[in-house]
Amino acid sequence: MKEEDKIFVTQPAMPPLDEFINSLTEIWDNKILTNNGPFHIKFEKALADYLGVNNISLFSNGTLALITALQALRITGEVITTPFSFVATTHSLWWNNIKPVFVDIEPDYFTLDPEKIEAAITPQTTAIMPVHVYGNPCKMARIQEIADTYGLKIIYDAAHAFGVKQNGSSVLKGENLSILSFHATKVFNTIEGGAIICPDEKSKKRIDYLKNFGFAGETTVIEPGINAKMNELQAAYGLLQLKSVDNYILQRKVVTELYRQYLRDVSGIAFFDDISGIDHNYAYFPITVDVKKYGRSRDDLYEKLKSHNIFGRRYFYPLISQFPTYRGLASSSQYNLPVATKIANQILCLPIYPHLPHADVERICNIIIKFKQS
Ligand code: T4K
Repeated sequence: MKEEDKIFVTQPAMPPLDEFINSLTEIWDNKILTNNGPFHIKFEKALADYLGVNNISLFSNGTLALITALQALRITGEVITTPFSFVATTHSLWWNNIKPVFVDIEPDYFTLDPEKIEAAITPQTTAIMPVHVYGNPCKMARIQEIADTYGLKIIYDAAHAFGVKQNGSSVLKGENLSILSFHATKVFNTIEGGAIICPDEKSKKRIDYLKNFGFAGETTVIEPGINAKMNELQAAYGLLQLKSVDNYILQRKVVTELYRQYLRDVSGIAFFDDISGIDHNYAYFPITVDVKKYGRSRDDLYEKLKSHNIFGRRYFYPLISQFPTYRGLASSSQYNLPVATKIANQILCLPIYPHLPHADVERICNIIIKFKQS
């Protein structure tokens, strides 16, 4: 089989090349490549409008946005977080010398279980870092209630939640910080990229300083910031992407509905349905494989699909708590994380992207159905 016949878990949707070349020509003419140039200014404004938020600060990637968000709020000590995420979530704590305390996920949508947070709070706890995993919104009202009671900050890792709305309003909005990723593999990509959404202009100012080495003006450095600025090429590319993102999400929705239709009656295969009141972005199509009912394990299915050149991914296996840096922590014990441990062993994300041919979705599902019967 040829390389181009491989189907990966995702493939980036990209803006028309000729339009990007026009933007590049402008950049070549004005020779501003980075440091809050004209495309950066335009993109930041357009993105805030699109997302329906007031204050947003662009970043070179989501990981640096997470790291900077923690610094901006001066988070120290211990932070409660989920082990069922991409490693960058917990790595951002490590880079700030903060101890992660893992709390289990809830079984319905795999987000941090608010009912298990209180038991993990200690005098050192300063914040909670939940993740809207796969774009499923966390139980935000309950998490807020706990944070308010204990005087904790919340930083949402919203890397998967671009464009997700709850009752018509962006999940990124509110009194907390939320972090987006615009990595090539995301619903909305700027090749690499990210952002912090913050509640007011004052916090945006501080974040803008911190992503530019801490500079507040030509000669003042407020504290050791990092270089996490988005460059002009990323911003120009992002501006073009904004024109198409609604369409990308619509195409993802069609792919999602096809998967649901084909896999609905396959015993042992489960997936999410739409949640009432939520505008989803259809970022991923995760399934869980129940070995007893399906007759094959998740890893058997993963390998079977691979043998057909279909490269699903086990996001998020292993749990972050199983990586060497974190597995020695008391909260990493599988007895503390029974739901996350079970889901990590069952999860498989099937390929999804706007231009995934519908015939390929059918073929993938047929392999899944036949593999059960064989
Ligand atoms: N928080 C959460 C919850 C996150 O999921 C992430 C990132 C972050 C924070 C950090 O944000 P960033 O710092 O990345 O902005 C990928 C991504 O690298 C990562 O951004 C993402 N989460 C994670 C869930 O997935 P890998 O190692 O699985 O990516 P990779 O390179 O294997 O790509 C997957 C498939 O996509 C490839 O098999 C082929 C296809 N692909 C990939 C790239 C990069 C393309 O077709 N074109 C491409 O350019 O981590």
